[in-house]
Amino acid sequence: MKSIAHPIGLLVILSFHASAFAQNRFVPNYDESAIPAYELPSALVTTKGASITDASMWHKSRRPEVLELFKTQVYGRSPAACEIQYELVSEKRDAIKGKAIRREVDVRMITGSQSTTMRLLIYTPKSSPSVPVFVGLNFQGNHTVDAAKDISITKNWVRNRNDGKNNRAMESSRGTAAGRWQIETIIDRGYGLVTIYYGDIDPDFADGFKNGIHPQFEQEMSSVPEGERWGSIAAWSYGLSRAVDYFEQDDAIDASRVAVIGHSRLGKTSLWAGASDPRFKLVISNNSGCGGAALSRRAVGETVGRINTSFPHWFSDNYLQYNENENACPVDQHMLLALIAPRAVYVASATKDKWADPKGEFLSCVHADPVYRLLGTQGMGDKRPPAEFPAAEAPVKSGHVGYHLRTGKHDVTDYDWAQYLDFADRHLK
Ligand code: GTR
Repeated sequence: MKSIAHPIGLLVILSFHASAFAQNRFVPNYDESAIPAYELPSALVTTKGASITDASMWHKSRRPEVLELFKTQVYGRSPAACEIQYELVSEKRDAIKGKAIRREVDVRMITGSQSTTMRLLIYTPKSSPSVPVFVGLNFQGNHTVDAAKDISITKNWVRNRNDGKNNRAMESSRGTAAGRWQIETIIDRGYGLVTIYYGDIDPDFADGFKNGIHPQFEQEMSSVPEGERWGSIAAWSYGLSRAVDYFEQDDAIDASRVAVIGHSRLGKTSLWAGASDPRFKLVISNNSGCGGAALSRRAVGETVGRINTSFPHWFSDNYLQYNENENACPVDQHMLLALIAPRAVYVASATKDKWADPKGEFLSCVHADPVYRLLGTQGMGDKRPPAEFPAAEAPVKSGHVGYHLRTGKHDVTDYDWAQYLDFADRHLK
């Protein structure tokens, strides 16, 4: 006998599935009037309730406490610096219309018999020795930042985008990200540029940390509580710090004048690198959003719950506690910027990048300002922080905390670089 599905039963099943689906579907909030009530933890009050009223109290008690909270609750605890070895892989003395020396240097990060190698692509102006540099990770491989035919192509895993197939980088993607790097302008302004493919340090997918740099520290990490172990953002930041270890041995680079820059997830990474390693003298967050510069408690656009679901490998497992529960977190992202103080920090947003919550990124700067002022800088500028969210193309960049909103989408453009270079001229030169 043939069985025939009962039409009413089918309807019930279908509607059950539809409502379950609706429950699971994430609907971002973009409405300012629907932001949940929240109170930001104060950067200047300790966990025990003591007020921080001078710079030495900040450095001795509050800063270490906040740093520890970001390690244990947000990004995870990274291992201590490991040994590095390096090797020059290629050198071109007439790159960028003859204005720059371009080198590829392999930096091997070593623990015992295990190691991970990242390849640094380095541009320095021909004319001046020992220059300040911008260092930043790239998304699709070093060969995508410059169309030159002789830059090596990574053999490591890459994301499948327009320019990658089967998770392998392709010849046809040479130069596809060049617009984001403005190499000639950077060189003309007297800076060097160093970029590293982020997948050299840790491939960007959840696999229980079997690949990339994580496994070589397995033994060291076994004594760290599971919830506090480092995620991928911490691993990428760790690679950036090892790049600075290398700069300290490279005569063409002034390791005391390094700016770290990153876009999106790599902007979250540049902020954590800058917060955890004081050798970065300028820290730039381009459209970093949730888990980066944006205040988590606003829950506008991407939220903690959403990011931990889509990218379970980026943060520590402890961070999961704050899914749809941001108010319980002892820190918010303005305190990440405060960890960088009194070194310079610049946060940039884009009008169409609502997912990253531009206003939340601005408000982080506003709430980091008191720490910058306590440490004797001008914070967001001569005027007290502008309570008003600035208009597009009206950068706030006269103090130690810079901010701009640019017209357009989630990206890094020549407008963004023009602001960063002006800001760097004031803080690195
Ligand atoms: C998105 C993610 C953002 C941002 C972005 C990127 O999918 O939700 O947090 O990091 O990716 O890095 O491109």
